[in-house]
Amino acid sequence: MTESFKYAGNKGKGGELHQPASDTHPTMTTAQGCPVSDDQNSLKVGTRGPGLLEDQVLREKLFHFDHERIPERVVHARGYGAHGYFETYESLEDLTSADIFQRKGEKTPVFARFSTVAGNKGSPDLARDVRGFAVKFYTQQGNWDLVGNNIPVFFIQDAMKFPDLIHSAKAEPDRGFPQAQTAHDNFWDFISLTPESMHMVMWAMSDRAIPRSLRFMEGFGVHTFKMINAQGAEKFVKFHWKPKGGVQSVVWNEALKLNGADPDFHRRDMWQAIGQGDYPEWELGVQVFDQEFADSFEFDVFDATKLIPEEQVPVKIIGRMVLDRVVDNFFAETEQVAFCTQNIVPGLDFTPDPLLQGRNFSYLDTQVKRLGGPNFTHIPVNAPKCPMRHFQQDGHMAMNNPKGRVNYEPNSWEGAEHNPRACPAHGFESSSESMSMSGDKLRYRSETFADHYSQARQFYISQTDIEQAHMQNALVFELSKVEHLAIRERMVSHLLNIDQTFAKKVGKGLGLKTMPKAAEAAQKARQDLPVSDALSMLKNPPNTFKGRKLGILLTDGADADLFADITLALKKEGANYEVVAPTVGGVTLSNDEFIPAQQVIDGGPSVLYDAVLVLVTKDGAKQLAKIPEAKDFVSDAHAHMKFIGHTAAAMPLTKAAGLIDKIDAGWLDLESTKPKSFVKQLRNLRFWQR
Ligand code: HDE
Repeated sequence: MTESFKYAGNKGKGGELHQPASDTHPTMTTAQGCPVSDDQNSLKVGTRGPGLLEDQVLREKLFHFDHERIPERVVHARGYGAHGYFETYESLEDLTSADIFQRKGEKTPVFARFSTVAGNKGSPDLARDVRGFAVKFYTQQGNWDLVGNNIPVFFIQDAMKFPDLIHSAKAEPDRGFPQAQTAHDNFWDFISLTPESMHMVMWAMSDRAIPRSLRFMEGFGVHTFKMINAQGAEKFVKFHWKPKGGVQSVVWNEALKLNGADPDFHRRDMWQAIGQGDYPEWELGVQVFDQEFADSFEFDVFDATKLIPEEQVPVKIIGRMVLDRVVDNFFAETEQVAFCTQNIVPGLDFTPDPLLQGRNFSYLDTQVKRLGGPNFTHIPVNAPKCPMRHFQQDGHMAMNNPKGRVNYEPNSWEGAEHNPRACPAHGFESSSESMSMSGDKLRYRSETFADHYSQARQFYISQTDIEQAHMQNALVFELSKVEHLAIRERMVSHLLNIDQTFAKKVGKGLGLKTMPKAAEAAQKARQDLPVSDALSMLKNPPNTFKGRKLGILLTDGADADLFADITLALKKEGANYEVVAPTVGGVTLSNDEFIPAQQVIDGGPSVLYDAVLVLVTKDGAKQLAKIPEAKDFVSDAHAHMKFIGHTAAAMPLTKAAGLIDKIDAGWLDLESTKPKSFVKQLRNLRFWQR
């Protein structure tokens, strides 16, 4: 029922407040708690002003509004967070004394935030970019932050280069664009002068950089860390997050269109999945290895531009993370969460990786800038959920202040509660660095970091033909936006060290008249690294439509039985659907059942869905054939290799979209395909043969 509208601000004739405080609406107050009598009108001299400086209610309201923004993160500004838990599968006491890994089945609360890197807070979700994958574990021995990415390696080897990398990727400083894109001169200029970035560039140009959903991404700790058990025995570990729903990406043309159709595609997807009880879930795995392996491995395990193939050191699954609660308040939690790589717990330790060492400084530093002072651990999302006892005090916005007289140590005061002491037995101990840590002070890049191409090549040759073609296309797209020919050529000169055919295809795509010479390599690329199937997404398909969405284009009079059977089959699969209709008011099916729509045709393009179904009457199809967006709905689905369910009645639309001779085995005729087998087909996610 619509309420008749009364202008709330008018205090003249009949001017009572639109919604005064009542049993259902408590009295509004200022931040100081003073009850407010009128939230519509400032204090004035007479009925038409001027305003009075004395109006403390207006001044407080504007003052607070003026200070609502805090600096956005210098990188990873665009992000989305959720709460959940981590469940330990079995005790890992042999490997680590970390409290979180001691007891089988124990659940530890977590907060996870996923992000893009380059774009600002308001940039679109489907930018081609690395995704941040940061998890804060609130363990009984303090917060452990595993601040990773969805790509297992990084662009650079030494923290010294991070500001340069990020400056080059972000908007160019003179013009203030492009936003959230690496397709510009500065980025490729820097990259083509930084051969160590080549491995990561291969990942960034693959479809990993355009995930279908935050729920369908892998996560990686990237650096090598250490685990230490109670006896002091150390092992190296690399962390992996494996999504239970499988890894899946969109295709580039889809990403471009998604950014227009729904710039919030990823955050909306996460919000909806959690709201529907389809909780995003990942398993945590570790690659465990010792010094002996590290010494014999082809590359330096402290070089963050290298990974250890899973075929060489398998990933041991040790637990799972389930995200089951959206935030109550985006700013308080997702915006104010402060991840710090240096937040680790007893039983874990860092390694000398020069990137990690730099990060351990940077994250703490950045939080002070963003959150305004040293007390950001007092903000609930950052506060440990175990007791904290120390003698730190005061500072901006101090919330949790110690009681009593004692604020130093050693002291001779009684009283255990507020008078803590360090504990050599259980306190955090750094691992014993037995490696040669002596020497002259040097600014030096170890020779063991000098191979920049071998793993880039290994990644490329491990991809399927389709994935390789997407990488070629991505490079052609990006470098075609680069204005300077010399930069394009310099990039191709690196590709020649990775794979000749790859380089030639990109060179051809760029219309290079002559191919450049291969870049001079500090170390020649090895040709003997084997294909690693674990590096390919398409070789490891999820084989499920669970958590995916079918877009059903409906018109009045559409077959009610078919609609019921298909939506039931989707439910059994754990999948969703949305109805797209000529008006958002909905449609009436053949049995007079009314079905509300979630999208009107131009608001629900097929890029929003994993597959589509055109369930219409012949007349309905004829009407749709006149609507350009309806034609795009099917032609985009076709172009993006999606499965398209249809019936003979849909033909006028198919014809108008120019697809009548293009119908292939990815078009599933619902008159001959049973709804159950239709949904079974959808498990393949795309009809790549198209
Ligand atoms: Fe970050 N990074 N980073 N980074 N990073 C930040 O910290 C930095 C690196 C990553 O959701 C900042 O709180 C340096 C690698 C994620 O809040 C800042 C270096 C990896 C997030 C910072 C790196 C990451 C950040 C900005 C090179 C993957 C978002 C705001 C030495 C393993 C966390 C903030 C969130 C955020 C610095 C490299 C992942 C400035 C100096 C490698 C997921 O401190």
